[in-house]
Amino acid sequence: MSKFPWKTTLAGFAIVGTTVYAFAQMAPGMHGQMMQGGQHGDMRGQGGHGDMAGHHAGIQPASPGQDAFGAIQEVVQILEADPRTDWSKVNIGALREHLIDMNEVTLRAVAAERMTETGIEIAVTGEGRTRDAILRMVPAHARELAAHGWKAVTVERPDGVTLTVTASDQISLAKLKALGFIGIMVQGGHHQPHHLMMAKGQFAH
Ligand SMILES: [Cu+2]
Repeated sequence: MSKFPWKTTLAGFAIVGTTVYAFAQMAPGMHGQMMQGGQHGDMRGQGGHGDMAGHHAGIQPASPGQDAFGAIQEVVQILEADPRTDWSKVNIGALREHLIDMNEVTLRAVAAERMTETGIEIAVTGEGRTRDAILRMVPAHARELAAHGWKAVTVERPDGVTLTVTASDQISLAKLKALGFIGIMVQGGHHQPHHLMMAKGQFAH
């Protein structure tokens, strides 16, 4: 009776041992793959497994792992590739602050939407940094919407803003309802060029 659990434990230990061994074999190669994103491209092959080294030299992950990190990385690469970049004006920290605002508005702000006869009325609210981000982004976006032919206004409230977008026909009203707060916020596609301008120190929301 007492022998059986002992055997099971031994078998389990053997499996764990094999897994650890396999991981140890993979680790140097995987490390090399991560390092290749930087300057250390010649670490492949150190593990001595030809097929694995070949695999590492092929497909590299495109995702930087974090969306704001990737957006900043892309902008820095654009600035570095442009010989006209005036580094005395570049402010990547300002872009980071804006991306934090975008995170707050996109993921943390509370959007209470209400359809009216003539459009949509959205109370966009939050506390602390979320509220600050709402105040920085939503009125600025309403002005962008107006420039794109939408009738949008914001009114400040203690915990954020009320965004009202109006339309005169049923299709537009249905679209406003379908889009809701964040669908309206993504209208225009102006963030990408604005992000580059912010990084260059030429734009303030
Ligand atoms: Cu933005």
